[in-house]
Amino acid sequence: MYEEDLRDEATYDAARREERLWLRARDLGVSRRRLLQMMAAAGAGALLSACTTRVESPGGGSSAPTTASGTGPAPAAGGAAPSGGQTPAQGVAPAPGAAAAPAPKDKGIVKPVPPEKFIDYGSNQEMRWNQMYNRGYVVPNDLFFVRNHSKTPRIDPATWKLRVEGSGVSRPLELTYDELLALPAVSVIRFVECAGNGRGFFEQRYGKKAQGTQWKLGAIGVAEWTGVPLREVLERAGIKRTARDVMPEGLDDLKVRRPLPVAKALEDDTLLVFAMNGEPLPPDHGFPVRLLVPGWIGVANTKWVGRIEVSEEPLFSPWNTESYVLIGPDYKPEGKAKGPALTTQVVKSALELAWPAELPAGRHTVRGRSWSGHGRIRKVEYSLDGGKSWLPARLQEPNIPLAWVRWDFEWDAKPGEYEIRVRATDEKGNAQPDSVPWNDQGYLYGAVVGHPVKVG
Ligand SMILES: Nc1nc2c(c(=O)[nH]1)N[C@H]1C(S)=C(S)[C@@H](COP(=O)(O)O)O[C@H]1N2
Ligand SMILES: [Mo]
Repeated sequence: MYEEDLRDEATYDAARREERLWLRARDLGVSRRRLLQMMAAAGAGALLSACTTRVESPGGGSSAPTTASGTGPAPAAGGAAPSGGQTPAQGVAPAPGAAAAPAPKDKGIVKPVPPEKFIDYGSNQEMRWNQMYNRGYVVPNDLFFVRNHSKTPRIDPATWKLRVEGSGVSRPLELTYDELLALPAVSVIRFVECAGNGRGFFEQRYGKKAQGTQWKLGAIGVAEWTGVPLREVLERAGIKRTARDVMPEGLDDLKVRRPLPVAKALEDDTLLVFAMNGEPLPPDHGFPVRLLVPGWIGVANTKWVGRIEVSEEPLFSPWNTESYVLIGPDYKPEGKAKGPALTTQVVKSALELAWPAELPAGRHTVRGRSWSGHGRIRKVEYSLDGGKSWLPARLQEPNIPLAWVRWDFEWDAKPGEYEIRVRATDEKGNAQPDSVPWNDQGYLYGAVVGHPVKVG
């Protein structure tokens, strides 16, 4: 019952309504097949009236489906009801779910991505850091950056299966969504960060653009991820002592797959995730199930996982031979790969400010966050004079390894133009350098950057 092209806000809402309808129907003991038959016969609107007994979306605003709350009769077949408050032009009978909203731009993303929350790169959406100013520890799901190699697929959890197979397991297995959710689960707070986060700064540093999305520092988010340790599933599949590489495969058009070594796959916090910040994983973030590989580059965190190959031989895909490898004058090819394959993320810091920022003169609490793929952040320093002198920032609890630490400092800002620099050091002694060697695809830009701030 999911449609492929539900990408603007109105159609997203319509999809949410369908999901709620299905959940309600299931509570009433209606099977999915039966529901589909009923929908075909009666139209979604009428069914929504029948199944929805309370308004579930009080904060839904103008495009919310609260009109379909079961109080009044809804139109039958033709399904204009799901368009909610957005009244279609008189006499026009839109297709079900397709409201009179402007034609969606084809980003292949399901959730709304308004310009105040995201910098728009089409299928990639960068979080605006000023949105995180003085917010809680995690990034809300609606603000979490999106990085799609193709488009968000719509997957029906009722037919979804996870296959685990390959020479590295003695009991290949297949799990349904319900079977996976019945396994022991844990929750952890970790970042997911794109390997290319900070890529835009290569141009500033080297005078030429690295290949790929010119992210500033918003291709990162921290969330509470709930899922089943991958180890639980690999053990049930009889993982062999000779197993070497594990390659999860996405169900998106490109079947994105990035192998990881078995040691990382078996760590306690490497999870098959089904919930994000306490909600079912949103479609854009991998519904029904994604991998979480803490501390590693984003692409290891396979979304929409449908198959996992476990092998006694090293595994290769374009994502560990062509991309997500370091190519440049300082790096050499390694076997089948065009350069050293990326694994762990480097130390970085970001200010919770717009880029560039404008502040009125006077006292401000300047805030930001720092993180490392290697462990907890131990120290954060800032400079307001181009790196000549450095002062310590105040670290705030919690400070969770492989997530981030929030910090702040007071600034009595006089009118003028500034560049705020921040450098963090993690518990292993990794610190942010002044410069990072060039690589063609612009990965791992962990150097100190100057954040432009105009005061006055
Ligand atoms: N199947 C699949 N998994 C994927 C991707 C993808 O395009 N397809 N993008 C990867 C990349 S490059 C990153 S940085 C993260 C982004 O996760 P997010 O969109 O939930 O923020 O997902 C990773 N997992
Ligand atoms: Mo990424």
